[in-house]
Amino acid sequence: MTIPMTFSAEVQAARDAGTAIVALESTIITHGMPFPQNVETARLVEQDVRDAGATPATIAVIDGTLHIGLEADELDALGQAEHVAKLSRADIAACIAIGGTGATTVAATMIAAHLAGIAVSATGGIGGVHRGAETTFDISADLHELAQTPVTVVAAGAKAILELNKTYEVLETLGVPVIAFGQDCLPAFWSRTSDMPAPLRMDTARDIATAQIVRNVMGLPGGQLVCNPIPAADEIPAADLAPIIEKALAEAAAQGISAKAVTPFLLDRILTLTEGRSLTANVALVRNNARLAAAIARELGGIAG
Ligand code: PSU
Ligand code: MN
Repeated sequence: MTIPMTFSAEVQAARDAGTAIVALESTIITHGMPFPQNVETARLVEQDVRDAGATPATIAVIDGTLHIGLEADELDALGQAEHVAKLSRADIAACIAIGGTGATTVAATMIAAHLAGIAVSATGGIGGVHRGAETTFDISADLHELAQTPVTVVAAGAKAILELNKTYEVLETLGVPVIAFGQDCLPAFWSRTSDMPAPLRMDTARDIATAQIVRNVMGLPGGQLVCNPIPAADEIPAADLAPIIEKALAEAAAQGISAKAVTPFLLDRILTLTEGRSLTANVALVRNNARLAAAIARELGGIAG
């Protein structure tokens, strides 16, 4: 059998022309932001990729078919649908098998991108080691995906709701290159800086693209995590957020929120507790990541071609 997979018209055209494509996840649309800002943001992000000279491929499973790129009406429908599944490595094949509909996390987006021959993806923040993981064992499958699937993922770092130090320790153990773009410390999602020195620093899209190709040629599996700091105008200082994150975490614990529900719950509570400021910042950083991902995808095409 073959995997039921379909390409949007613009992605098909880019494939035919051999031009740069950037994969975009869809869990941020269904589980990361409220409607209608989710659809508005997804459109802005897609346009940012186009303006930077690449083609956006937002990924989702719709009625059992893997979509590489969504048409405008499909994006609208996904953004308003209720009870859409959140698909990671563990769920994506089952969803396709039963004809279901679901949004892809970073991990599932990487799997789909690789199947479609796309080497770069953009997101807001990757999943990671959750607070309390020493008892819950809640560690995102995104980390293992980065270790095994050759896609370079541009994010603003791991979200500050996570255990950042433990997240980066796991990535190091798994052999995932963590590259800060243009600065010496890791960014912390809503904030440009953190107290964590970056394991690697690169200043150009070309270096990042070359590093991915060298890994491939060396036979090293997996991708790279590029940590791109949020634009200065949109950042929220870590000190402002810390008490809000603590409150959201305490509420999650009190309500017994667990497993896949944790990340969406925390993002929603932080949105309310920051009176929307976290969402404005989230939109700005995703757009910024989309632009860098497009530049890396273009460089990859130049090097490979
Ligand atoms: N970043 C955001 N919003 C999100 C996510 C990331 O700004 O909604 C999603 C991504 O799809 C990521 C997922 O892969 O959260 C991680 O979920 P979990 O911790 O359950 O693996
Ligand atoms: Mn989890």
